[in-house]
Amino acid sequence: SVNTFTHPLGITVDRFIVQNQHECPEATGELTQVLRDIVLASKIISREINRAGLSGIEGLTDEENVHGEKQRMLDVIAGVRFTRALVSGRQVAAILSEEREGIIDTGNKHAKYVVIIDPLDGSSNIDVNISVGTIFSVYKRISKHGEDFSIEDFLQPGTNQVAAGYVLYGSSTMLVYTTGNGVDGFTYEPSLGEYFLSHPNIVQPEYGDYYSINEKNQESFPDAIREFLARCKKDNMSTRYVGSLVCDFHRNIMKGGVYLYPPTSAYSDGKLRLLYECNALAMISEQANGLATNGNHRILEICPTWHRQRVPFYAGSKSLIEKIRDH
Ligand code: AHM
Ligand code: MG
Repeated sequence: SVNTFTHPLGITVDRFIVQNQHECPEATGELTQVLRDIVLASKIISREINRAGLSGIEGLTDEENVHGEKQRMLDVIAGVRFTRALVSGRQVAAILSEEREGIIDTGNKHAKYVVIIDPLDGSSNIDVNISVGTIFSVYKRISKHGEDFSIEDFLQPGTNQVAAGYVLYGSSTMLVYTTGNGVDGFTYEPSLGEYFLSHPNIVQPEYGDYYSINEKNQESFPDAIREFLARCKKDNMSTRYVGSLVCDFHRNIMKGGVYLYPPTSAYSDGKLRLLYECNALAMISEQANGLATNGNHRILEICPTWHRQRVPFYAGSKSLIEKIRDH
């Protein structure tokens, strides 16, 4: 059977990352360090989130983020933690963060990688104690090592990702990532301060009984999506929608189902961002035997034209996404 829980307290994520890199002949250890830095930052954020209701950091700051939304203190803290970890690890030349205007210069000119991150996705759920997530993508930079990075380093299609994943701060904190060789999930043991391999080789069921969508704007959905939703209802599928992308996506990966964010009247290309949110999850989908499209094309093959580009996003079990494509 798929997606079973295994080896509690067996293999730590650290050992797993190192072992995997050893099996890759061209690996030099730099990607290993990038992943370790992300792991470290996620542990710190997990701790902050668990204490958020006590420390008062779940609330709003006076600042707005680049999208004109009020930032939460935790958004800011999460962004800072990731930046610090990646700066100290020295293997990342620059970072693009959903919460920050402009590219973050890490000062590591000779590093070979760049990282795109949504440090705390779904953060409007924080002050009601509902789960949130982190989403990340790692790319090799296009600019030469030793030279200045440029925006082109970040405007690469998702097929160029060398690693991608998410952290789900849920009833347990979980890390799910891929380096292009399947998807593995790790569960955090807070008293030991370690992630352990809990879900090796995650495979999304080909069929699914769940669909996740905000139906508020359904009059303005494309016909294909309206028809697809009618079909889901006819087929007696259930709705599940948290409003935290990582949570909704993870549920469908594990149980079988589909996540949809179509174009709406408010967002003509959907709400989700290609670089910060969709590419990483699309790589996870495909690596886990699922599919991710914008209705017509593979998400991973879209060539980004700017860093805040939005795309319609449909990701999930093969048989369900194929129905959307068939229209
Ligand atoms: P955020 O990046 O501001 O947190 O917004 C992204 C979130 C996703 O987590 C979620 O899937 C989506 O927005 C929910 O949007 P909506 O409230 O329109 O359903
Ligand atoms: Mg987001």
